[in-house]
Amino acid sequence: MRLTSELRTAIAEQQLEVHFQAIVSLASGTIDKAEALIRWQHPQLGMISPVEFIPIAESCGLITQIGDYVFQQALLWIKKWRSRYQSQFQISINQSPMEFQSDTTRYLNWVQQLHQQGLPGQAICIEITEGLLLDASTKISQKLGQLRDAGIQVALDDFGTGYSSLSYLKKFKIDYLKIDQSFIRNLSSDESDLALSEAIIVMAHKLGLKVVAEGVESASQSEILSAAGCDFAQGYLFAKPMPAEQFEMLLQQQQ
Ligand code: G
Ligand code: G
Ligand code: MN
Ligand code: NA
Repeated sequence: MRLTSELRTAIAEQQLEVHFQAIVSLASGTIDKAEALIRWQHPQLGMISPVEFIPIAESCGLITQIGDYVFQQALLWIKKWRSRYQSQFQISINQSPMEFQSDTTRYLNWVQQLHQQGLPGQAICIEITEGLLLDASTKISQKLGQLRDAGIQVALDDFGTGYSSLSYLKKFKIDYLKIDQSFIRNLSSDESDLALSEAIIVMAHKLGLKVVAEGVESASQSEILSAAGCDFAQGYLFAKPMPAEQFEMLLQQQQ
């Protein structure tokens, strides 16, 4: 396929760009974290969504290269943002299942690079999806243990949309649940979405996990989540994903 060879060029010619979206603490109202979201600025086709090219990157073996690039970009900014704006600042990086299951030494290498910059593992959070945990393999469990030992945190992305089996919350070491935006969208009007979101928050807290609500677009959604004890929120209400320089201005403004 044409996009496959173009994706190689894109990596070489730096057409890929990492944007950052704010994750806000509902208790303090401050931006404590950001999610890194990759973008492909194609010279002819314009912006191509990761929904389109991540599957291509997976099938042609470029996915770890892309993930490493996202990590490098995150590393570039996190040191500055921690020292200038928020000493506990953390960047979340999405890892597709195939990528997560690749080479075991990869994350240890990330940790090494963090340490070389004087940063702890906690500067980074890895977002994985439920599908990965369905496998229930000891390999995945070991890898999550390794990340935990190195201080890197783990978030379960799109929570509630996969083949949710609650048993894996007991089995695997996870730090955050990200409530999928499909539960948040009608939070103010749909009683079942409210009930499910509240139940997820209570359950997560009892298991010692923190909760991030995704796709928060209105003040009323944010207020409901806040009242329900949700820890963090992410969505257009606060900020859209944006280039790093622009994101840094948000951090500056809240000083
Ligand atoms: O911002 P949004 O349209 O970008 O993201 C669309 C999808 O692409 C989301 O499911 C998101 O998790 C995924 N995505 C964004 N950036 C990355 C990345 O760097 N790696 C992987 N594996 N997925 C990503
Ligand atoms: O799958 P994942 O949760 O990693 O991807 C998050 C996706 O949600 C990205 O495509 C991101 O751009 C998008 N997103 C972030 N905030 C909002 C929001 O408030 N509303 C909508 N509709 N999408 C959002
Ligand atoms: Mn995500
Ligand atoms: Na999500």
